[in-house]
Amino acid sequence: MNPATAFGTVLADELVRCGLREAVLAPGSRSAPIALALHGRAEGGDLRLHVRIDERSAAFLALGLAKASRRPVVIACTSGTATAHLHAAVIEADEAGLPLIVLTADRPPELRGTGANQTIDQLKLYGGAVRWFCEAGLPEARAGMAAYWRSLACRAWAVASGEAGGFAGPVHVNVPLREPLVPGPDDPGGWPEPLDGRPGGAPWTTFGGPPSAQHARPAATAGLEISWAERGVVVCGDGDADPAPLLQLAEQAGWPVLAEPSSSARRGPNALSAYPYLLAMPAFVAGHRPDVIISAGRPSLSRGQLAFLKGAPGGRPARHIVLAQGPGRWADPARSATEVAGAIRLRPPDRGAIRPGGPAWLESWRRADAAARRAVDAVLDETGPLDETGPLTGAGQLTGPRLARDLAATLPDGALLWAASSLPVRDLDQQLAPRPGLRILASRGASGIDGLVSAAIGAALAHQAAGGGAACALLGDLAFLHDAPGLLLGPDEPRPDLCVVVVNNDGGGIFSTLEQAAIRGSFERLFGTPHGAGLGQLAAAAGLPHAVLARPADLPGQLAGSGLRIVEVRTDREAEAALRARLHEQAAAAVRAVLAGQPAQGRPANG
Ligand SMILES: Cc1ncc(C[n+]2csc(CCOP(=O)(O)OP(=O)(O)O)c2C)c(N)n1
Ligand SMILES: [Mg+2]
Repeated sequence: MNPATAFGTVLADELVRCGLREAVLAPGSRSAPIALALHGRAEGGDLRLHVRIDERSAAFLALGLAKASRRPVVIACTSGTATAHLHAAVIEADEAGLPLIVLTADRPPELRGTGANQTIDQLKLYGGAVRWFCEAGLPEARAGMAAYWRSLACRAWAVASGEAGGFAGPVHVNVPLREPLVPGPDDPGGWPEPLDGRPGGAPWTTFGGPPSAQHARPAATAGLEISWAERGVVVCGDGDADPAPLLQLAEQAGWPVLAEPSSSARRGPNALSAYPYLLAMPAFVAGHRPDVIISAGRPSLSRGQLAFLKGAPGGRPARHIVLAQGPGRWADPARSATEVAGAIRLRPPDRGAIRPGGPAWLESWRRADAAARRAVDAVLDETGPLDETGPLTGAGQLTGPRLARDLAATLPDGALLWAASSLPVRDLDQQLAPRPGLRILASRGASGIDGLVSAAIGAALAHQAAGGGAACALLGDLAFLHDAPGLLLGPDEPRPDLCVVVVNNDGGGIFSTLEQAAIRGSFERLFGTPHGAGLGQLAAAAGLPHAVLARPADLPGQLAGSGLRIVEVRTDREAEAALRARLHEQAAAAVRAVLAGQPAQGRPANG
């Protein structure tokens, strides 16, 4: 066996022993030993291999697989600029704590810095975005290599997964390989020592316990016991942690849960549906100042949410306890944290302190939430003559906000919904009724609009490999176009059942809701960025079915299909910006009416 082949074979074997089940590859010559070894293991049924032409799409596919499966995924590519295309996904994986094992093939040292073909400086290419960088030694046919390669694979696995005790995330192994890169007739027959791994298929090195094991937790993120306070609020940002303990605490304490769609916490009796409308209302917030806020995950979705965490000047909550995302990682975007904890327990309140059946504090949030929900739903449900002629949002036609609401309500239990950055995830935040049974994922680590087709495909593939049901992605048109290469799947590639629903407003609709909208003259070119692209033609080029959806009533039929397919909903940026403003106005009017009938609930502003 030649050294490069031996390396690839042993590395793949050891990663399979660690638990590798999915690997993604982009084509190239230098990476051939890794490609052939992964393919061999895939043929043997040990893992699933996915191949993509575009490294950026490949890396985001791996990210989606890792996110939905919650286990490390290998992404491998050749040397040169190919490696740079992985960077965006590596950054998202870093921010979101997703376990990627990045294997970049490289030229051997003698070819570096010489102008040799496809040779760049790949050392520490991803900077601080990886948990661990390793320049592997050049494979050599001598004793000791098996232990080296196997222990290296285990270290990569353990650091990426968090099994080594840290926060999960990407690792980068740069792999110099010298020719021959494929097995050949001149290869030496033997090897100086057996290349076998541990007996019984065990990994070379195992690590003591799961990632968040109590004993591995640093003092700064140890568990915290807090005593009951009447006015508490739980804020859940993006994150995939088990929400059950926090939801239970909120129920015990009688606190509302303000949960972003991708927090997995918008469920249970205390979760609110229309809270973004409440947090956008100064009058409501002023009357509902909490004594304590507990936040989890990565809050970042709306200005109202951040302002609420920060607290009004003079009305800052006495405590803001941040539940750490993992060892050494916590989100405190408003710089308002008073404590960071790895777990929070509620000290049982004095008998009778909680009034069962609805303490005033929780009831006040719920009443306002229900009023806002009713008012918003009434606007979304307005019916009227359907304008069949164009993309304008005539009454009775699907709008982005209504689509988000109806989509989340229509998907069956066990479904997965991938929510794109920009308006899709915000529409869900404003319209999503609390429900269990729907898994919502989003790239909120760095909130890019890149790689989202591929990430959604990866998530759907992993979701369905684990026995999960339907999958759907809700994307804006720019996000969809940004990852058009993600639609290109070769004939041998695993395909998910995934309905990609694209809200096509011919540009970046979010900018029409921001200050930039007031810029006259250059707004369209600089921010709106209309493109006029034909999504149907793009789908056809990728060999995928495409349909245009206009009527809300047709949504269930479109979702019922199978395979990878595109459903386009045409909307108008300007008209929808006006609609969104109207939703806020109607919600605020309804909440004001509720507030007028009850006393203020919060701490006084100087409290
Ligand atoms: C990779 C990347 N580039 C640019 C941005 C900035 N950005 C945020 S939202 C947005 C517009 C997205 O448009 P679209 O996907 O059509 O969604 P819409 O705003 O219309 O809902 C852009 C360009 C980003 N978040 N990520
Ligand atoms: Mg758009």
